[in-house]
Amino acid sequence: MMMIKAQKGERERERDKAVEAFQICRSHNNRRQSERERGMSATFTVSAGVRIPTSLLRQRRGSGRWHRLSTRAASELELEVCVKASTTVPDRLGDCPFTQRVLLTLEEKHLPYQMKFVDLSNKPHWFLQISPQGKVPLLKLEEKWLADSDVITQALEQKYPQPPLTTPPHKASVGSNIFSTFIAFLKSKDPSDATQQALLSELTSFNEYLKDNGPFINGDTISAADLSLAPKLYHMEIALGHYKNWSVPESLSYLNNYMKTIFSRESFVKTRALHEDVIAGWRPKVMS
Ligand SMILES: N[C@@H](CCC(=O)N[C@@H](CS)C(=O)NCC(=O)O)C(=O)O
Repeated sequence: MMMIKAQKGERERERDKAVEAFQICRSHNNRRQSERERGMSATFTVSAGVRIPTSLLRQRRGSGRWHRLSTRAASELELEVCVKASTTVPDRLGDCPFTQRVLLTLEEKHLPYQMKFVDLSNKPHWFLQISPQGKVPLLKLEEKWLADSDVITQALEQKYPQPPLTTPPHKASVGSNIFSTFIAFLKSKDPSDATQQALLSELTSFNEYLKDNGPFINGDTISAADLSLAPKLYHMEIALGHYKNWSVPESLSYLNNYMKTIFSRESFVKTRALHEDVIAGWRPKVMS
């Protein structure tokens, strides 16, 4: 029993080292790619994204050598995430802002992951067994399935602290009323009620905040609070544009720039939902 536990601990440590190496390679590669895009010289490439120094896999092989992982070894490095499946295109990521928050965290931390698509309109048995509430996202960490994007992103921060994404507690709830006021306005059937004004007032305060403290919630670098808020702003823009013919006023220029900057970030483009899925996803709320 002790022996199995020791072997498991050893495997877990080796896996962590390999993931750490993968993170280094991907962040190095991303940096080189953006240098290339900016016309700067670049000579480094990591084929398939998973060539890692053997020194980080097995200390005794010495440093300076590189090891290309087999497909199987590479897939063993990947964290598993249950995500909402698209309702319009088979085998594609769907429209859950909480799932995107988790995927953004994985992307920004350069962690390898594999998505398991879950049809939420017909939840499979295996999914209900690991998700008591029947909700996505779920992430498998150290052989345990974790639920809830708050819990998952905190666990990722603890286990993989680099690059740090923590938002200081006094800034962590900035913009947090926007999502609920957006939903109230989207659902409203009375054009003269106060829901549109309530949303506008939240967006205006956030715009003022960004003017004084931006460009991101924590200043110069993106952090967890942005990764939580941005997918919700993305849903707001698409759903209100479609169902209410409404858009963020141009006068809120800091907010508009914030959305433009994050929505065009590589991590966001890679993890965003299709417009059709966002529109279909909100339809029942609009119709109810
Ligand atoms: N508080 C949860 C919310 C997750 C959530 O509401 N997920 C929705 C999809 S966006 C879901 O799985 N719904 C399943 C259902 O409604 O049956 C989190 O932050 O992860």
